Amino acid sequence: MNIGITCYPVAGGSGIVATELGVKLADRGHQVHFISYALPFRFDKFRQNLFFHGVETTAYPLFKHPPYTLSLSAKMAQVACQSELDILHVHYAVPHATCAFLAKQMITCRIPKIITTLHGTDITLVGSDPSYFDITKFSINSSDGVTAVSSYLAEETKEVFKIDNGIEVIPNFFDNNRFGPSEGPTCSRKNFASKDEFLITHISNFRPVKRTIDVIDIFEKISKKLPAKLLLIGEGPDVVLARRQVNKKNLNGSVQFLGNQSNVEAILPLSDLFLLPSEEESFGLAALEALACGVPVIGTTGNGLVEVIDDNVNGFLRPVGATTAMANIAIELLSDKPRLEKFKQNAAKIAYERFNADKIVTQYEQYYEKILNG
Ligand code: GMT
Repeated sequence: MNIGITCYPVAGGSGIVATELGVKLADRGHQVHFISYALPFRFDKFRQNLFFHGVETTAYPLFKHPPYTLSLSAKMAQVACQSELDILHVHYAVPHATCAFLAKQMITCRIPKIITTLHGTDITLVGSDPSYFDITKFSINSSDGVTAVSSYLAEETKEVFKIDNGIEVIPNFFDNNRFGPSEGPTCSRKNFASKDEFLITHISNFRPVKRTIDVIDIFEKISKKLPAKLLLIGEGPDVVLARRQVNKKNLNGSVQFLGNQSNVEAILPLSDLFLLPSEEESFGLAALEALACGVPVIGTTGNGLVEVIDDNVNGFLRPVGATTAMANIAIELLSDKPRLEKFKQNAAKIAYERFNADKIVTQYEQYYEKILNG
């Protein structure tokens, strides 16, 4: 198949999933064309069958913001004809589903099927904002196929947007050639913690929805009982708040901010525990990548994390904001070595069984076939 993919090229979950999907599809012999304003994060080396089409926007004094969406739609239409696309798969509904709709109206050759994958905040935060609601609903309903990364998100979308289309649930996945429990050669645990200290990790884009202050609060409680270090990976608006909180709590000696890292698979296997106490999470790709590396995860109830973490098996789920309960359960687990080992094994095993790339990429391929033939 000839497949066009549009995503945000930055270090967010939707861009990562889109890029890894494209890479895996190219490995399977499909021609994959990325259409975006920059080379996607994790699109890190030359690969056969993988192409990138950059979208240029021109500044003009009248434009407060250059109209990227117009340039993107035009580029989508152009690539669809040049590369004879069968499928145009857009990740994150806002504005990509709308751009794909517009591109479709412009295409003068065979029109590809448009598939929109919903990732989370495109529905729960941005898409449901009154200024975007109608156009997001229209664009989702105009797609030939719609997928969501969890049942939770599919249900939310149906409820919030009253979507007429069926929504196929295809969960996120991890690249099992990349993520696994063994410590790699490039990074050693010694860099971050001594032998008798536990290593705890959090990865996110530090937006309010991730509740990074809760991460620090949980860590502070743990570190009062057990020797531990905390690694904070990622960048975003709440990094300043997080740094302030670490200073305020006198935790500078035990918390390290690593910023964005392109090789989290080298760091994750060194960890004993991963914290993701988010307010909202449609799936929690960072949690899955931690589990895949054999790291138990503490997450929150009432969102898509319940489809990724099995409570009391490979981690724990507690209500949003329940930092004391999260810290107590973490202390219990870390203090019980055999139980911790069991959780680590469960984490890698369950992640592989449910979310390995081969299994999920096949689901996407089958869905493409269904939409093409439907
Ligand atoms: O909010 C983010 O962390 C980024 C966002 C994105 O679209 O890049 O993530 C969403 O999509 C990810 C990939 O499908 C999911 O794993 C995240 O759970 C989801 N984020 C939220 O729902 C808050």
